Amino acid sequence: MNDNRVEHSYTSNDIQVLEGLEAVRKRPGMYIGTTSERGLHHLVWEIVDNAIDEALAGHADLITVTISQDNIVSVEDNGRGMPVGIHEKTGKSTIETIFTILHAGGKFGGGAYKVSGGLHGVGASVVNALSEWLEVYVYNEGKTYFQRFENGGTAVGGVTELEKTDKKGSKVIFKADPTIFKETTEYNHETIRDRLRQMAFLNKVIKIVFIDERLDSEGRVKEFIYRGGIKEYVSFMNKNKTPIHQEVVYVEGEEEGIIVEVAMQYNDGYIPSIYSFCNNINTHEGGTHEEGFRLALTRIINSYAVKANFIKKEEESLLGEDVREGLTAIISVKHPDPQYEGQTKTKLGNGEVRRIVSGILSEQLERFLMENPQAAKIIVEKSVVASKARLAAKKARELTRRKGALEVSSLPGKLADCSTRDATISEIYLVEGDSAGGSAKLGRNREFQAILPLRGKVINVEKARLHKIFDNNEIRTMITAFGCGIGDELDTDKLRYHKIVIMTDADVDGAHIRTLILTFFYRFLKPLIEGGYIYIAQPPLYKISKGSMVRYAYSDAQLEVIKAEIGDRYNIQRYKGLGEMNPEQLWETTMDPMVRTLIQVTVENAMEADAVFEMLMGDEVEPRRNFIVDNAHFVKNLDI
Ligand code: TSJ
Repeated sequence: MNDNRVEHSYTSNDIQVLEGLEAVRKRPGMYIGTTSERGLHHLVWEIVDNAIDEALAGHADLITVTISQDNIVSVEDNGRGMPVGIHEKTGKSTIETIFTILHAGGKFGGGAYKVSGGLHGVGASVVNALSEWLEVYVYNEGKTYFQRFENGGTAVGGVTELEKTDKKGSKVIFKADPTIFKETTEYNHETIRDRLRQMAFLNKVIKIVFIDERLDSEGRVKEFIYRGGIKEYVSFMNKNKTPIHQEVVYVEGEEEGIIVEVAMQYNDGYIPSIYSFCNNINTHEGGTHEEGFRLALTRIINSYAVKANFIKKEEESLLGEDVREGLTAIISVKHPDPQYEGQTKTKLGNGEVRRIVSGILSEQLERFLMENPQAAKIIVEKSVVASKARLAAKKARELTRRKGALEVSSLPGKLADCSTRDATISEIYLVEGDSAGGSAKLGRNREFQAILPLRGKVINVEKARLHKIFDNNEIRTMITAFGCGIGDELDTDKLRYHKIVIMTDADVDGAHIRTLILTFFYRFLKPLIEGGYIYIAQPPLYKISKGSMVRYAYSDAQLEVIKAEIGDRYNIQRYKGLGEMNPEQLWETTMDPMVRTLIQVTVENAMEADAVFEMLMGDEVEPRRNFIVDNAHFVKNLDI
């Protein structure tokens, strides 16, 4: 089987050599997936990965990536410099071999844990093939060597010597071919910044400098250097969250040539943020390293919880989901021969990795808990609360069924229902306070918009016993109005409104109520979040009037723009709450589907959505506001 594979790849390599770079230009999608913006960025990753490999082999510690005004990319390292001599198999210069023969790159690789040539590695020759021009500089032995390629990869002359230098390293500069990348040849600053930052987190010995000459002096130069590695990565990810123990747990080890690193820290939220990597590649689909991590985490926290008398053995033990609640973790392994599986080939398949990660984490996590009893107590108690909440949700389902009290037959009196019975177009607004509720009832379109005023504080489901939660009026009316049941027996087919809109004041109290509602949803109605049924309304902060003209501003930045637009003499009203708006104003600013902005609450979609959700869940109003102002247009399915 293995022999077969080697033989097959040898043969196909041979064919590709014969085909040359013309094949890449004919079918770029075969090599870089797509010629969209994503494919364009693939070129950068390919070149950067090669420089990273030189650093991982221990020969470089500085990588500089520059994007010029006209989107020309330069990547430089301070490594050994690519070989400049004649390559014995091809008879051409080694540089020309690397840049004109498909998959030649891998054969020159030094390190055992290469990023390049791995999952995404298509080789530097593919970048050359898809470039209008590409130049290579090698600094070595006091000299600068140079070779240039044009028109999709053709060498313009051989390797020539330029000026003297005392630098050492390699530099590649290229201009993506606009006839290939028809959609765009413009690089996205954030995309490149985030990837370079991630690379710096994952490789603590490397300093990465990112220079974006398209920006003004402020954002132009960014340096990424994280000597704390993934430990710092976890701190960074928990930046907008509230950690519940001070130190990030850090574990490392090596076995059978496989290097394992894990960093983790719990925050006071619920959703786990666990990300894994193999050879610096994000393994989105998980795999054996994540399985090993989960095994060890569940086992060690359970055994500690029993030993330290937090739970009794005969009690129901903590499940994986309990011990992962609110956990931010990075798992990074380096493997000399990684096997990738799954739909997008981002699932690590090597079986031995499960046992190795689990073994290393078990031993060192156990020691951490023993040596840090304070942190251990906080962590175990959080897991115990999670398991109790899980059991409570299960019991709640049974309770609901027995009581039969939460059935649609007895719709709450406070609810001003809509007239349509078509759930797909129906909306329910959960409105803070009776006065705003009154305005919303008058201002709404009663055909498809229902209003449920929530009086006073929604109960904090984290801090209350189950019977108290279900005695809470606000909770009961919400469940009854939604009609879909709760917990394990929740049935979204029975949901009476396909948009559930939380509309609270734009102040700290409003943020708190929203948090409580979202916490309740997360605990008891999670499928509604996952199904994309939950939204947050965005009321305006200011009303600006001049004569008969009225404008609304949803942020301070927008207020400034409007002020500048309308010039002298205007009247500004700052809304302190929804209650200050009359029904017409509430309709035209916040509820009218033609003009309103709804933010969809989502728990899906990796890091960003996760951070966003945490922010929306959090009590901090400022980050939330900033998010809305900065990123409103990025939020999926934004309903404007
Ligand atoms: F891939 C690439 F060509 F595009 C590229 C390669 C781009 C960049 C920015 C850097 C590099 C690169 C390659 N940096 N450093 C190296 N190192 C080698 O090619 C090299 C040098 C010496 C030896 C040796 O055994 O002496 C081995 C290697 C792999």
